[in-house]
Amino acid sequence: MNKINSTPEKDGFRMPGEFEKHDGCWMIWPQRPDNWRLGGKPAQKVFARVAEAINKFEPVTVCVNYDQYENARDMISNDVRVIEVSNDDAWMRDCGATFVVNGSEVRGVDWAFNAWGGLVDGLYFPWHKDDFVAQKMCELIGVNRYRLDDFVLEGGSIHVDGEGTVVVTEECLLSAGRNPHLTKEEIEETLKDYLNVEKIIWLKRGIFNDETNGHVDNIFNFVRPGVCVLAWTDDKNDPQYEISKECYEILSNTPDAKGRKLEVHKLYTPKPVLITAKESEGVDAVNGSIPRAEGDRLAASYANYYTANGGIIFPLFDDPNDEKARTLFEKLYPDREIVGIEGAREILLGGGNIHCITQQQPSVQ
Ligand code: KQY
Repeated sequence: MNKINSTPEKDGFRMPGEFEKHDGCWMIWPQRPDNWRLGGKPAQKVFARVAEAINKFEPVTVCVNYDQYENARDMISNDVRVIEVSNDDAWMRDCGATFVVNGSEVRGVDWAFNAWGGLVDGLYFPWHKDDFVAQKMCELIGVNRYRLDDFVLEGGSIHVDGEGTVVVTEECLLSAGRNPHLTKEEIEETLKDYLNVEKIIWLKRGIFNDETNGHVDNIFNFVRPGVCVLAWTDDKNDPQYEISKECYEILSNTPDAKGRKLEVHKLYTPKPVLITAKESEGVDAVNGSIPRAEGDRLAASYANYYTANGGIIFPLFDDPNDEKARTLFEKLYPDREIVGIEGAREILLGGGNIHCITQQQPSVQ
């Protein structure tokens, strides 16, 4: 397959919205002991649960390092494809290809990946195996790819409506560890060129204490063009309150690419989730990897749900707001089955969420 020396915008390709019909979903298997407690054993059970839940709606492929292949193959049913693809950790949304479509062809966008901030404030070192994942995905499914060697971006830091709008956070896209050589305007130009969007809506910050420098996918999601959800709390003493309020103002007052005023639905967060002593003790301390200390607050939210063809896959935190989230999803997605994932705390303990462990492969539309 070829590396293309052009841009999706020039070639007439666009990134589809999450809610559009797609061909499947990709994931990576967790194992690294300096990120996942107990060598990833508890997280693996939950990843398997997520893969099986999504596989009810669309084919799932799980990529796994060679030393975990047999274990993963054993823990996941044969209905799900498990293949060997070397990786540094399990964040498919972030290191995998971002796909673009033109009505008759799918192509991949292969951004540079530096583990959320490289040597400035990245979360582990090295990350070169992750940086190859997007290329391998494109070759496996036989699609051409645009590669950006000099532009760092993760899939979880963008949300598009498929109709010309992308939502991002300044906290993430303007962070010192990603593209400090570029101005905000130059970053906007790159997003326009490679996602084929006309309008960039800049939120200021993402979920409080999110180690990705505030990925948008943990605080915001598009339900469909013109309609979105925003992670929310009414608790004025919670630092999340000011962050969400600021986002709400921006989203309510910034028209999208089609000139629409966004309909914003408040999606209440669970109460703060803190790392316990037992959980902290299960993680290997390694210089250069983010520490997991007892009492640290995790970036818990329901906005990182996955939109499958016929379903919504969302995290359960054993919190009263689990039900509130389900009720909102039932209202917003009357034609999709709403599926909660028990034990999603284990994904959170690794610093992530359901959205960032999954990547969609679009249909040729
Ligand atoms: O996109 C994400 N939320 C991934 C977080 C990576 C955390 C690595 N410890």
